[in-house]
Amino acid sequence: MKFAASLALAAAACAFAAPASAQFAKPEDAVKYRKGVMVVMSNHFGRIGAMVNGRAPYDAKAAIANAELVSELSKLPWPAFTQNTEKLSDLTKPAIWAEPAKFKEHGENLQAATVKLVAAARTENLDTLKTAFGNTAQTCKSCHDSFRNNP
Ligand code: ASC
Repeated sequence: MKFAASLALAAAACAFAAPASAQFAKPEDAVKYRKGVMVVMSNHFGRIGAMVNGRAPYDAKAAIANAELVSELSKLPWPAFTQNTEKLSDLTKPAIWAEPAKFKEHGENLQAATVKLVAAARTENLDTLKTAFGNTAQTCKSCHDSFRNNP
């Protein structure tokens, strides 16, 4: 009984302490996952960009839908930057793993910026959206400057 209880406790502890890598069968899968998220996020962010830059007609409902997608997607990439992927992508700088607190802060900045992007889209005011788009793009760039190699 005592053994069974401690086994159950150990299993529970494992479940909570499971490393992010447990979400991916192979390190390569984590790279594929985070790159896929970035591609889709960039696509939907770009659709807002086209509207605020006058390359596409402003469609308030589409802007809201795209902003909501960007905001949801911005939550996803971070657990896929597992330590065991450090050498797998030419795009990642070692700083991601050398300065994890700073990297985490950049990820959180993006998520905060995209919450504001959604709020701005919901005002249905193009100038408000333009400002929030610019702030979000700056957040992307600031993280890329520190943590991504430009291809
Ligand atoms: C995008 C995209 C990025 C960012 C960045 C913003 O749409 O693919 O990497 O915005 O260009 O500065």
